[in-house]
Amino acid sequence: MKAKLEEIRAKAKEELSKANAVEAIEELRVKYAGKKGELTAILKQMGKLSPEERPVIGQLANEVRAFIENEVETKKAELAEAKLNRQLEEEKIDVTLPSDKSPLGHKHPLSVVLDEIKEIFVGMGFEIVEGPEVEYDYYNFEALNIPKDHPARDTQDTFYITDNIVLRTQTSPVQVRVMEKKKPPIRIISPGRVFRSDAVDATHSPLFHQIEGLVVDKDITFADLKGTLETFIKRLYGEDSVVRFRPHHFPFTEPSAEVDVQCFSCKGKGCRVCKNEGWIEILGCGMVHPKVLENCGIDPEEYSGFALGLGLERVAMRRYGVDDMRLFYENDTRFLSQF
Ligand code: 2NM
Repeated sequence: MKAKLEEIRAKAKEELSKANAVEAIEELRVKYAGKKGELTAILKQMGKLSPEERPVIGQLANEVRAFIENEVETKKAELAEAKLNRQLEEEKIDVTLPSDKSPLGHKHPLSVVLDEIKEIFVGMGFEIVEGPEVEYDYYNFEALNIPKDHPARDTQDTFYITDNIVLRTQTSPVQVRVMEKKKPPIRIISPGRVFRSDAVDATHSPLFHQIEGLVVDKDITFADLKGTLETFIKRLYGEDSVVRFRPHHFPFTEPSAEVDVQCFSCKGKGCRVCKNEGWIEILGCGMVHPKVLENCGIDPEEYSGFALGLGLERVAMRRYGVDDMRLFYENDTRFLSQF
């Protein structure tokens, strides 16, 4: 019986050493040390032994059982560790690898052009001022010398909130507010959204963007206006741009002018880009009307000033060859991602 027990120990050891799956090990445990296993079968025959032999064989049997169980646990632990190591190896992450690029947004084409224009004016000493989009009739019209019967005041063109409150139709009310508050010298631009009751088409939108500029100081002349605007246009459209001033009328400036740049496409000969004009209109401007200065508490005998206004959409459309303004507002990334 002793020999038989030693044989079980040796066989179990050998078979366990070859097993390399948890299920196989468990099977071996059942086979040797289980309730119906080989060890139990041997122990059942203990009754046949002499009283002297019994404790010796009993102890040996317990030893063999303990040995097998210990081997089983050790082997299971080994397998579990090997499995974990394999998994760790397979799932290893190299945190130093470059990541996939996540898609990044970028500036809207209107913002690109706006930032460029702001930078040119800031470079010439202008400050950027913003103001309310909902304005009093007074700031939007009255103070700017736009009389009660002026066509610009028509409900056809202006969004009225109440009798005396409107959505601003230009950003000049911002400049009126600055002139009211601040003693000259004043050198500002006011960019922002403006609103006109227009039907939507390729070149009109009820909401668009304007940039207006204002300079007020002692001895400001039309020459200052010309020099500033020529510099601005050359910085925006290139140093070789050809600029012309054409007489015009605005209620808030006198004299007034529109400024054209010679068509960069045909150099003035006339083509599709300039609609055969040879020139492209860029902005409106003029010397601030003495009545406007007076309305804002600035003495027109002591001070003079010039002002200008331009539409951002039109600059961006020309810059990027966009023929439909609506594309700027539709947020279609197939369009926007091209800039
Ligand atoms: C334009 C054209 C000419 C203008 C006038 C003023 C103010 F407030 F000083 F009177 N701001 N902007 C002005 C002058 C705007 O837009 C085409």
